[in-house]
Amino acid sequence: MVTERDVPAQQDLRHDWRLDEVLALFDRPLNDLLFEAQSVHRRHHPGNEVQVSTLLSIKTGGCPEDCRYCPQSIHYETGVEAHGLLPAGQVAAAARKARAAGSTRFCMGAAWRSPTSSQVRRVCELVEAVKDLEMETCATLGMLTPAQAQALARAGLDYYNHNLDTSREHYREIITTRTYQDRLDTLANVRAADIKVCCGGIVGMGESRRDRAGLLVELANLPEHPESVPINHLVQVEGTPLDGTPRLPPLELVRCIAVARLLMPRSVVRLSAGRTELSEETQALCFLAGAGSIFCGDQLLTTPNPSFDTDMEMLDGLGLERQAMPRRSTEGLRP
Ligand code: SAM
Ligand code: DTB
Ligand code: SF4
Repeated sequence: MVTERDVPAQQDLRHDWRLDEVLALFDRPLNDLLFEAQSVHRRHHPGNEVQVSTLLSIKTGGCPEDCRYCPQSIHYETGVEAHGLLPAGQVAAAARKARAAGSTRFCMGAAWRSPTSSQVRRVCELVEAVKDLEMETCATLGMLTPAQAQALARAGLDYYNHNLDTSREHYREIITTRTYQDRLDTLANVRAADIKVCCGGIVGMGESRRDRAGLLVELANLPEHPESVPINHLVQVEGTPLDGTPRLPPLELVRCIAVARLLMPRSVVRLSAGRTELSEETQALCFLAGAGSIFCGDQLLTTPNPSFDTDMEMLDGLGLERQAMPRRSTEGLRP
């Protein structure tokens, strides 16, 4: 059981990780790595609990960015059906359905490079509608200015998702239309507005282990660790440049989650996109490595996810409980 004494003060968390140290963690025998990751996990989080979030694409396709993994970029022919911002009634109905199925957080994604002020105002209304259902809210809308982040905070947004995606070195192979620094600036704006940060990346994009370690170093060395760290396993989509990339060995994903767990002990590590490609056994190892959250619902933003029933069967089989709403004791522990 987690007690106050087990939870180190923010200043005790490390923000000075070196790449060679992190690569050495990746190199550890798998048993040692998993044992240590699970031990750290249990010091800060319940051992048999998983937080469940549900995604909705509130604005789909037509995005001017060129992220080479993404089916929503205008640069690639992927057959994604584009639509504008959904009305509040439709979003609230989807959130209600997710809540009824046991999800505690509703994450709204929009295929924008950066929203306009009026678009942010409309998203604020969506946030308020979901908050009225007493669900936690998360949004991912692209780059934000300080004023936009503050407006979302005032509307009651709990989390903002904005990923670094990969290492600084590999980044230029993946996106050319916005810089790493642009992403760091948005993260700082979100933090300054006192919204919890959800920030992670994607593995399986043809990067090296050094790049995976480099991404985790960037995340762990942010001024504060993100409260939520999504580790996405690339969903390969026909028409995107990364379709056909050699698949990451499943145990490398497991190692990545374990290392994230060790570097950011209080953060909730999310086994995010790409679970349809993973066996139940691999997912079980990801939970052992310290994953504490998943997306449930038949669809992620535009790509498939395991069905709700399949996931509930998996969680039941593993003896994992869904976290009740809300968990204030172990997540979102801003000092
Ligand atoms: N347009 C906004 C942005 O990029 O900041 C928000 C939506 S975007 C789809 C959110 C995140 O989804 C991306 O940063 C990326 O990490 C993840 N993502 C997108 N396509 C993916 C894919 N094919 N496989 C895995 N993750 C993906
Ligand atoms: C995150 O890191 N993963 C989610 C969420 N944040 C927005 C998105 C995954 C998207 C997968 C591709 C798709 O469904 O379009
Ligand atoms: Fe646009 Fe976001 Fe997709 Fe990049 S990841 S193309 S910014 S929707």
